Amino acid sequence: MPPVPEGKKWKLAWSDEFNGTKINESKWEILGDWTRRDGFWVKDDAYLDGKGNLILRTKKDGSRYTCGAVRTKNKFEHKFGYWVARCKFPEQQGHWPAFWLHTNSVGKVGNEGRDGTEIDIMEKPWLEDKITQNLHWDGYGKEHKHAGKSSTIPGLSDGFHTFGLHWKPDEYVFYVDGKVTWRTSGGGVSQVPEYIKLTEEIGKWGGDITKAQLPDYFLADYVRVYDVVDGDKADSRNDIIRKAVNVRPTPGQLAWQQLEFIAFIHFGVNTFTGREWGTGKEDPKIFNPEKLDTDQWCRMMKAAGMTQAILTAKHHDGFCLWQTRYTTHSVASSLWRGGKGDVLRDLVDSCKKYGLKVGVYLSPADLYQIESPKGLYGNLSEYSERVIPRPVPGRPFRDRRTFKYFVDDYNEYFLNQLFELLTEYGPVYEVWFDGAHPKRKGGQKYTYAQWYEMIRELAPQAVIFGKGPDVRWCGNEGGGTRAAEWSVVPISAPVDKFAWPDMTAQDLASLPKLQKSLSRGGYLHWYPAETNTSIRHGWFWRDEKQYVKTTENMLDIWYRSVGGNTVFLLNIPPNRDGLFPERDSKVLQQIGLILRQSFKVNLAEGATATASVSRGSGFEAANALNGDTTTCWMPPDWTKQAELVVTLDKEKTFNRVMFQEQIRDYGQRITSFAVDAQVDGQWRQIAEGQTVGYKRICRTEKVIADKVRIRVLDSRVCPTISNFALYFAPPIEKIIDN
Ligand code: FUL
Repeated sequence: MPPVPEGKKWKLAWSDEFNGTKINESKWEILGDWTRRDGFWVKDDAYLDGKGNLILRTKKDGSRYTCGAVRTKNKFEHKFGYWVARCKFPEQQGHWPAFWLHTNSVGKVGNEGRDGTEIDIMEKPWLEDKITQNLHWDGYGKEHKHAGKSSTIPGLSDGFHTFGLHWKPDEYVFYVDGKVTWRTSGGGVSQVPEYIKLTEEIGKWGGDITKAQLPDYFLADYVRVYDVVDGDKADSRNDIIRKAVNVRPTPGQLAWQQLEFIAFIHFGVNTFTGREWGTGKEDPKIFNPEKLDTDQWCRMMKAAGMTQAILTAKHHDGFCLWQTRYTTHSVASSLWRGGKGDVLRDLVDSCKKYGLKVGVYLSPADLYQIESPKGLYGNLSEYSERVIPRPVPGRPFRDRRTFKYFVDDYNEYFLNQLFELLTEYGPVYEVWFDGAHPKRKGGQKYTYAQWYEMIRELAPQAVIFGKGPDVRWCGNEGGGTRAAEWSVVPISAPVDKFAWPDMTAQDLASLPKLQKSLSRGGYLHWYPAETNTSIRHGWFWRDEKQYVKTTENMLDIWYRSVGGNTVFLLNIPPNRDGLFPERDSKVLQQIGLILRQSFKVNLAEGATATASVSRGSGFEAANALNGDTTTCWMPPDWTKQAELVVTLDKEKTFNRVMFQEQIRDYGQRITSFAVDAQVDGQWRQIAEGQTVGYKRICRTEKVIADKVRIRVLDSRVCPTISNFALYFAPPIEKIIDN
């Protein structure tokens, strides 16, 4: 970095590391497709290689030559500071790479370059180890003025090099690999913000393109822009906000979020003893669900509109519902189906048939392994290197992968079982690690890092819940939700060192919370909430008298959880026959019926949208209505308040307003909003709320209107809205009676 005056320091103002697989279009405009000099700029030729680089490709396409270019016009324009890009040059002639700054007012004649100068931080039209740095001002006509300097630097054509510009109010200083190559005040120094361009261009200046072996590639590893700031200031508020919106879901977390409504199935020896927590001393023979029918479970889950089922493959008592190789305390020792039954197998097969995803609950607490004489839990065994899975005679694995871990007996046992679950019952989409422990023994530790690593390898699609990095327990078991549910939360250690304690506070992640954590060296993590509760009082089926919650109550939780940026995990415990009980099934069917009726017709279909402000091409208001949740309306950065107005094709009656943020690429931003409807030409507020995130559904009174608007009152950086819809939910009694 260039030197700064005493008491000042450099602070990152903007950057793109080019991580990911798609160019971030909130930062860059991809140029094309149109002619440019002796070739074409085409969008296809600008892309990320998935290894952290932007690629600008030059290629022959039939009889034409094409290449790639990007710019930050209208997205990031800045003056004064330090611009730096790390690049690797193409190898063929006839085209050239460049890293430059530009603004429309370069075209203005008079006032020299003070009202805008083209600043070429690097251009390399030659194959030798030589670049040129240039300034252009007063347009490109007969008033055009220019200053420049070329430098030969041995080795420049090989590998990556950095190209920097320190733009001060009265001077430009150009750098290559951290060394000054040119100082100038040419044109009087631009005083206006300029955007960044990374380009390839085809033309004779670069040699004869017909002699080039194509395709040829120009790589950029990063572009970073820094400002000079006061040395001792901690992260400012805006830095923290910027950091927070830059935290995004993994593809697995996003897919999980889109499941919305999923099922929990607590089943096991407790079903037969009437206990909530077993003792580990149960006789496996008591497990005998003679009429077990997982197809019936699936039909009910489907009827309710659920998308995934998570089974307690092993609850705290340690009894296993699948044919595990590693303990006899399982279905194999039960009377059920002569010891040949496998609940998880049945469920997996049924789920496939009915199009449901599968998750597994594998309790770290294990009372059987604590209480039985040869139990492995807390048995003070030595840690040693062991191969997972441990081979068992006569029970070979189809999946031949193995893992070597330094573990004790219980962690080996746990990993062996995870291996079985993930390789023989997959694909598994959620692995549920409960933090509860009825009992502990022997100071037993869990080697979580190994568990996570094996899950990532064997089930990369799976999210890890609870005691793990992907999905957060909402913090209560009663279906309570937060008015502000942020998916970006502060954690006190890096992800791979953090212990994932329960997070139960109402305010987990407001800006002051983030500030406080970061000021103490904390980190920010995408950690969305899952709202779990049981349809009955208790997680396991107990008896016919056990209270079953009402359809109204379940729907209320559904609205607050799914419509409040969480996934709703609702437990339905099968009875001793191995069936979802009738009363519970009825509630599930009613929930599904009501939800289907309520969300059948999107009344915003055919509507048009306008916005108080938008950041231009690609981010128009209409994106909120195009049915594509990857596109969105977004105003320019630091527009924290903005309005999206939806004009319906005619007057409609509705009582549900649904909208979503584009969290995939832009994170979570909206902090506070209101919804208004225009009734008789007057705006009237019909709802308000705090966070939105993946989805917000507002339940309103019955409204008749032809215009609805979302007023974003506060947001981080600026809001996004990727999807907007209106619905009319008929009164519950009406649907149930029919
Ligand atoms: C808790 C457990 O102790 C309960 O038995 C149940 O499994 C619930 C979902 O999580 O921590």
